[in-house]
Amino acid sequence: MKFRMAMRVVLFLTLTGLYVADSKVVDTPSCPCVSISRNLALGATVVQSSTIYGGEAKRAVDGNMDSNWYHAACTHTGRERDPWWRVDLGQVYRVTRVNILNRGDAVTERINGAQIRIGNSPWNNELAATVESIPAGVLKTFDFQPIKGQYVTIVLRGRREYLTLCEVEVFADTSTYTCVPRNLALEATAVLSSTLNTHGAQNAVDGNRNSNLHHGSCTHTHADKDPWWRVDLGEEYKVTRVSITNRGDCCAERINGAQIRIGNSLENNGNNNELTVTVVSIPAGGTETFKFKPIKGQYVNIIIPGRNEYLHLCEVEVFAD
Ligand SMILES: [Ca+2]
Ligand SMILES: [Ca+2]
Repeated sequence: MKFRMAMRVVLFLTLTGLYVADSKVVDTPSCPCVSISRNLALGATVVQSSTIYGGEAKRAVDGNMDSNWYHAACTHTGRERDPWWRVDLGQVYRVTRVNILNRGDAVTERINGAQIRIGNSPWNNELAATVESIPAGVLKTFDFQPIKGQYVTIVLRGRREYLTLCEVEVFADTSTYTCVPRNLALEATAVLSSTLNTHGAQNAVDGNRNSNLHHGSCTHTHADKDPWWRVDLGEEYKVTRVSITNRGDCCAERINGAQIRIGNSLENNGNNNELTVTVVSIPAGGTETFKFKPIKGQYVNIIIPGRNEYLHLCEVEVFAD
């Protein structure tokens, strides 16, 4: 229920253009990764001026984007003069962005006039931005020039009010970015020796590891002699790692003996490229990762040689890290 609500919020934000993804793709063969700016507030130490109805300060950094107060993911102070909430980032950062998720079910206007203050002391820090208003259930982004600080405070000054925050996210400059490996196969073009019904080649690169064939995310060939599957990475990479998710609802042994082959040739449909790994077995529904020395190639093939077999691949992930 909470998840569905959160997804609806994200969908709404996407449609209205209010959602800003905090990641960018660095897409070169030497750095096949995604650079992600980490939310520094997530799970950090927090405190607020007072707490009522169980609306603890930590609910604003729990990663739960549900904006309905009754779903226990928003904070709540008492009604008081200058209510405040503060997160301790643990060290000084050059903070450039704060996102605030406002309550969605009622009393949306209580957030109006809230100040975002940042600095090295818990009190009286630099004013980074003032919230005019935030629509119900919306995650609003406040961007500003970098402000050095360990503490981010949100305070309602000048009136008696309740302060409720459903989520607060804090981002700093690029020094906090981390590079995580990118799955080069994701949504790349894939082909299969033959396809039974709708269980086509792209099901192995759809980003979904669901291993039940009947859920529509696995491949299924006919009982071909030497059945094979191939993905085109679009350009040559030095591939170091391939993960295979096996079918889980039956027939786990069909994958036994499959070969992973990598290279730039399409001779014999790419099945003559360098043999990298032979799969002994993979548990039903399991994901097995095969690591090896870098092998250059644009194509990654998976072939079961020497017998008539059905080839099931519920997901194939390829990395060059
Ligand atoms: Ca929350
Ligand atoms: Ca899949």
